[in-house]
Amino acid sequence: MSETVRFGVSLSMDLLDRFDQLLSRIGYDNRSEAIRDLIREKIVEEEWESPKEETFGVVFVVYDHHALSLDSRLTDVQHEFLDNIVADLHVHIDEQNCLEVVVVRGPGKRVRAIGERLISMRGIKYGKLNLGTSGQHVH
Ligand code: NI
Repeated sequence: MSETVRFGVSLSMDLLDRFDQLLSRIGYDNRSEAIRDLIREKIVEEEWESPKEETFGVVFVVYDHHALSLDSRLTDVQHEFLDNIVADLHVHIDEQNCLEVVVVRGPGKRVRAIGERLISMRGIKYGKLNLGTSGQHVH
């Protein structure tokens, strides 16, 4: 663990008031933890643009399993990107709807491309890609 440093920040009272209101609504105990999280968030967002840094993404898709061959089309894409697909969870929501959660690893651009490919498939009712981090560069 690296050394901890303290530093000062200049900002308007209005902005600080808004920030403090937000922190209290979210439940932060102190500003330092909130500011650390904001910095981590920026570092993680930077990783998403990197061609090399490995990141993780979670793809969430809801679809009608009666939709023509969608099950097998989703599986085909996962076999195509074997090195990047880490896990796949299937939930039968009801008689008609299915939820598929796919965990993807790799450089940000690749993770995003695979996520977009899954989400944009014909027959997907709802799709969302959440990008995350390997955690290597955030402490
Ligand atoms: Ni199902």
